[in-house]
Parts: sequence; C-alpha cells; structure tokens
Amino acid sequence: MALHGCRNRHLMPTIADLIVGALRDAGVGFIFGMPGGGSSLDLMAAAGRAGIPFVLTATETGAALAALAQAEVSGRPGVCLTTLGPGVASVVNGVACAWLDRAPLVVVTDSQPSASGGRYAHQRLDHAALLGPITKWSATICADAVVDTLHRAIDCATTEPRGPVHIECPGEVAGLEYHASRRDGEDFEVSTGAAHGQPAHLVDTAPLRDPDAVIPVVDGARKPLLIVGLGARRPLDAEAIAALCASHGIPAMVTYKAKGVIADTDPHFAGVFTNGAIERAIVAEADLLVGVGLDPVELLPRPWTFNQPIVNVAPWAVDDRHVPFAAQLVTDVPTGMEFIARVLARSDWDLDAVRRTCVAARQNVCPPAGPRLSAHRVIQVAADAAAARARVAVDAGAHMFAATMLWPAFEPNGMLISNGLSTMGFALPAAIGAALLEREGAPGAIHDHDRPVVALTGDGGLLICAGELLTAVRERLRVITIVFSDGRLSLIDIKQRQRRLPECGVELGAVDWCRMAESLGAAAERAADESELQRALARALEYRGPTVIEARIDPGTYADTLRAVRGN
Ligand SMILES: Cc1ncc(C[n+]2csc(CCOP(=O)(O)OP(=O)(O)O)c2C)c(N)n1
Repeated sequence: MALHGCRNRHLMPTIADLIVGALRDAGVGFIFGMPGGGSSLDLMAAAGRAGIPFVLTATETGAALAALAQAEVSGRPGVCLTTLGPGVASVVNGVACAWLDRAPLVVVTDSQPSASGGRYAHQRLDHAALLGPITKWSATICADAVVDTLHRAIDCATTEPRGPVHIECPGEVAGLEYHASRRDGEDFEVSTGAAHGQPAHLVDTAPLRDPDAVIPVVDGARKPLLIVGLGARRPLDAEAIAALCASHGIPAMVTYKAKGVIADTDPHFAGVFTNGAIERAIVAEADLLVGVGLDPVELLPRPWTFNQPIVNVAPWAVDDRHVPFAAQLVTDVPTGMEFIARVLARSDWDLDAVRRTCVAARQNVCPPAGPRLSAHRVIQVAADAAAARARVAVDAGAHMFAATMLWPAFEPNGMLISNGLSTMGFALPAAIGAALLEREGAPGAIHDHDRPVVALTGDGGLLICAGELLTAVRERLRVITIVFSDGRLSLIDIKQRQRRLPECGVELGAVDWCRMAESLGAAAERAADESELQRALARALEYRGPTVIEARIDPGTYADTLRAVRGN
C-alpha cells in the first residue's frame, strides 16, 4: 500500500489513514456521507490527508446512491459513510438498491465504543444484523487487521455478483495511531503503490462452466436473440457482444440497466426487454433466447411465457425459478460470446424488419397528446438536445417508461437506473455521483472534460431527495434535473384507477420547483410547452452548475404509454 494515507511523514498514520489508503488503492475517488461525531470524523480527516474529497449529502441513502452510481460508471467500488444508529437506519434504502442492482458499495459505519460493553442503550442498533440481508459481508475494524479487513471487503464487493459490504469502524479505533509493529505494519510500510484488486472492467477470463449443456440447446438455431442484462456492462463485454452481433447478424435487446451496451442507434439494437409487452413482437420471431449477463432481478415479476429455449451466459449462475434457463454458461462475457459464436451459424434475421418493428413499438409509447406538454415529448425534446452529450439518470414512476424507451444510450451505463429495487429518489443522487466523475480535473475522474448529467424524475421522487439539490450546488455540478411536474404520484394514480378504487393518497399538491431550486442556489427554468423547454435546455446545457427544469406536464398520456410497455 502507498504511504499517501499520511501526507506528513513526521506524523504517525492513524487507523483511519489505513482504511482510507486501502480504499484509495482500490480506485475510490470520493467518499459520500453524513457524518456523526465518532469515527466518521477521523475518516473524513484521513480522506482529506489522502486527497479524497468527502462529499456531504443530505441523506445517507443519497450518499449510498451517489456512491453506487460511481461504482457503476467507473467499475470501482463506491464508498459511503454514516454515523451509528440513525445513520445506519437511514442508509438502508441505498444499500438495498446496491444489493438488488449488484453494485459494489462499501458502507462504513460508526459504532459505539466496544469498551462500553453494551452498557449504553442510546442509539444502539445491531448494525450488522440490520444490514445483513442486503450486504454480502460485514466486519468490524480492529487495529491489528485493518488492511486485511479492507482487502477482504473490497474483494467481496467486487466479486461477481458484485454487491454492498459493511465495515464497522468503532470511534475509539479510528483515531489510534498506527504502529508498524502491528500485523498490518509491513503491508503499510512496504509501499508498492499498486492498486489492490482489479477494477471490475479489467477482470478477465473465467473458466467456462458447463459448455456441454449449452451446445445442444444453441446448436442449429437460425434466429437467436440476445437479451443483454446488468451483468454485461463492462466496455469489454460491449465490444464482445457487438462483435457477435456483427459477425452472425444477431439482434440484441437490452434490459433497462444494460441500455447503451448496444447503442439504440446500432443496426442490431432490438429494443428494451422488460418481461412486459413491448418486446413481444420481436421475441416471438426468435427460435432461441440467449441471456447475456441476464439477471432475473431486472425482470417484471410476471410468469415467463416464452416457449423458445433460453440459455444464459453470465459471470455468475442465476436463480432459474423465474426464467427457466435450459443451461447456464458461467464465464466472463467475452469468453462466452466467443463460445456462442463458434456454435452458431450466421442467422436468418432480417435486421431491417427488426428495426421497423422496434420503431413501431416506440411509436406506441408516444400516444397522441393534447395541447399541453406530455411526458414523452419532454423526453424526446430533452434527448434531442442532450442525449449525445449527457449521461442520464432515471427515477421510478410513470415518467420512467417513456424515458427508458425513448432516451437513446450510446455506452454502457449511459443510463443509470434503479431497476432491481426500483426506488424513488434515485435519479438526482445518482446523477451527482456520476457528475463528480465527469468534473474536469476531479480526482479519480474518468473523463477529462466536463460532461453534463441529466436527472429525469417525478415530483414525488424529487421530494424524497430534494436536499441533494444543495449537494449539487455545493459541488457546482452540471446536473440538469428535469422534474415531471404534475402534482401527483402518477404511476400509483394509474394503478388505483385500473383497479377502480377511489382516489386516495396520490395527490402531492403543487410545488414551485423554481422557487425551491433558486432558494438552494440552483438555476431554475419553467417549461409549459416545447419551445420553452428547448430554450430552458439550451441555457441549462451552457450553465456550469446545476439547473432544475420544471416541466409542467399533462399526465394524461401516461396510462397509454404504460399499456404499450407493460400490456396492462
Ligand atoms: C421509495 C419508494 N417508495 C414508493 C415506491 C412506489 N412507487 C413507485 S412509482 C411511485 C410514484 C412516483 O411518483 P412521481 O415521483 O411523482 O413520478 P410519476 O409517477 O408521477 O412519474 C411510487 C409511490 C417506490 N418505488 N419507491
């Protein structure tokens, strides 16, 4: 490990320095969180010494979601920290999101001093038990095994299927000076500067498991269709999938989280797969379905009704109780794609016909609108202005259906979305995490230019995380938040109507988003028609800070859009 954990070499490093040093060696560029008075203070000070910015968020879940987004974009673990008790209780939704979206997240929590022997009840919760069902691993830091514990945590978080891990750091341990005589000492002093573990996008060839079971299912197929999922989002995966599609003339569908693995504009792009209605016309023509990194956590919880055989090629074996995989090839995606390429002949697909079907399906997502602004037009106008430049983050709600179908993505993780958990309040904190990576000159930046990130959110979703607008202001991020302002929880409103129940609990009331945004220091725009929206977007894309665009929409088209995607 490098000695950057302690800038001033005359001072002894602390345990917190070791923790931060190990995180930095794993490629972590930011730590998000809401501190308390114990170990979080030592960790924040250590992060400052190591040159890792600590980003204060409005909530712990906001911190976890921003870190999760960074993990997805960079392939390296994301990190958030919390205080004890209420901090851990408050981070749960973000950790649950990382769990069901298979994202490598390190959650560092404070704890009561172990010397108190459990005497004090105040703020005492069993953190490991609270986070147990939504973390892969949990450990408490002790002074003799800091680096080893961190290495194991990072390995666990980044091993497929990736996911969140929990590190408890007691306040009385974090500030202790570290002495080389301790067991971790050599590790700290013999400094190589080398990164521990590999970032996920560099992990390579795993052994092929069970190729014999796959061959008879795949062999002889004339119209195989790829369904690309969250386990195939590394740049290397995207290249391998594109190569198979091109060499064999095979179309590929993507799940929400795999948008951009095959760009929406690619001739092999066959639309979005949800286990709903919108994909059915194309799937019906296939004689074989090949999941690529497909994880059933992404699919609508409805029976699997397709009759063709389906196999999965993925870095880990998935539960087959929902999707009846005839065989699973457990390997890295490039190796799997090479294998499939050897077994399959060139396909009989007419890719032009696939494209026409795809275009027609998208058309159905855009029902005729009245004179007011409709959600799908907001997405089309915004995508025309920004999609070529900006990454997008999408929240949960009725606006999500048009967003995922109509906003084109051109690279893996070009669209960030909570799909496994489908939590509201995701888009803004995720956009903040991603925008920090895009900021020019940022430590750990993956682009050297300052690229905007668009957050598409309902007003209900934004109310959950509106405090993060202030985070975006403090960090001066080019985050453009487009709020689909209709004063309602529209998706729930539609479901309530479908069941012919009386309206109850879905009206939010009006929010003056412009005044709220301005009061927090963000730029604010209001758009009630398309030309206002175009002008607002043009200004927002020029502005070197956060903008909120309040799009005053008529929610009247949502029900038809939902029907086109899901069937009911
Ligand atoms: C944290 C959380 N709570 C509740 C839900 C259930 N839910 C899904 S969509 C939705 C309504 C979202 O309303 P809004 O953000 O205004 O978006 P709209 O549906 O109007 O587009 C709700 C309550 C959820 N997904 N996540």
